[in-house]
Amino acid sequence: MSLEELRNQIDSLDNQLLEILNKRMEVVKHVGELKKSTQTVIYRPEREKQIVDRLASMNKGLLNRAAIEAIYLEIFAVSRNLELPERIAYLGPEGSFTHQAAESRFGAMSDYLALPNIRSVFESVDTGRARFGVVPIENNLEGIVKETIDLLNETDLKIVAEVVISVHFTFATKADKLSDIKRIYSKDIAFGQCEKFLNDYFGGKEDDFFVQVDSTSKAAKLAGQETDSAAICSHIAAKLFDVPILFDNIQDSAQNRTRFFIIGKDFINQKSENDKTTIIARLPEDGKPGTLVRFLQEFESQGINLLKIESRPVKEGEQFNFWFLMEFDGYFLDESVQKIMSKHTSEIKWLGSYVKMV
Ligand code: PRE
Repeated sequence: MSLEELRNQIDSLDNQLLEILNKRMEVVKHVGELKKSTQTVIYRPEREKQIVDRLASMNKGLLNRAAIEAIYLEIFAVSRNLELPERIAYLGPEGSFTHQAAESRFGAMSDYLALPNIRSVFESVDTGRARFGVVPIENNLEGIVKETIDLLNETDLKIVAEVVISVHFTFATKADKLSDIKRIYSKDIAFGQCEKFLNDYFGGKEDDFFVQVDSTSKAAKLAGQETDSAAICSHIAAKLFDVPILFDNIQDSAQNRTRFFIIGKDFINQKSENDKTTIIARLPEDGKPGTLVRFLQEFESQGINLLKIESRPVKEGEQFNFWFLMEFDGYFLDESVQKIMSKHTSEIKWLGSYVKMV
């Protein structure tokens, strides 16, 4: 078959696809009207996961699960915007990895708000200026983001979902040849995480060849304004500032992953088959030995799998007291979880139960 004939086939399939997508959106519009009349929330991560799981398990074609998921996340994002346009605040600047995480969940059609720090993301969700916020919670190489857990402790916002993205750096430039490049812009962490690549391609360059800036997005912006510069930045930043990507995945470690929380106000997910719960525990500071051990043993005796425990200082008083952020498998209304939560109502703050991604 000729290219033209194949393209004609594609055109005809695209016509059908568009017709079906529009039919789906008609139904979604009705869902939106129903939700508006019953005042129910639009975003239902557990329903979205159920749809992707169902399609992936019945799929017999060429698409793999990741491809089905990527296509459907865009469809869901468009659906949600049709039901009710949502504003999403995230830790900026534009083109940051948090922006990438936000777009991976809320798609290209949402109204995004890039904010300069994590506190302002929390504030904009708390005051209703944004429906959801996206903030980093941990990186597998750098550890926990203390500001995020401290703000979860301070505010009443809830965790709606978690998103995990692999941190891939790209090398983007408008230069035609590597030898035309006079400087590379990036952030200190990114330079550090791409050392091998830099040594292989730019070993022996003077120190001023590598220019440190505040963010990888800024690096992309600068590289977009000059034809003899390059940037080490995220994929989304290179795209945003129209800088062609010369090399992708230039980071030393393939295992660089960051986990983000989507936060919301007054949000409760429905139970799915695979949930995780995050709580804050403030245990009594009576000086008696074994308080923490006994608390942890309760999880063991209820058969609950603990996933994480991080301690943070109580910043009041002279003592070195702590509170704990804990994560475990299960939904907050599960009988085993309720046994612990109802026994420690004044000591436990529930932050959310949501679909487990890691
Ligand atoms: C829909 C859209 C948004 C939700 O996050 C989940 C699913 C969808 O497009 O399938 C529909 C919907 O609003 C719903 O099922 O509750």
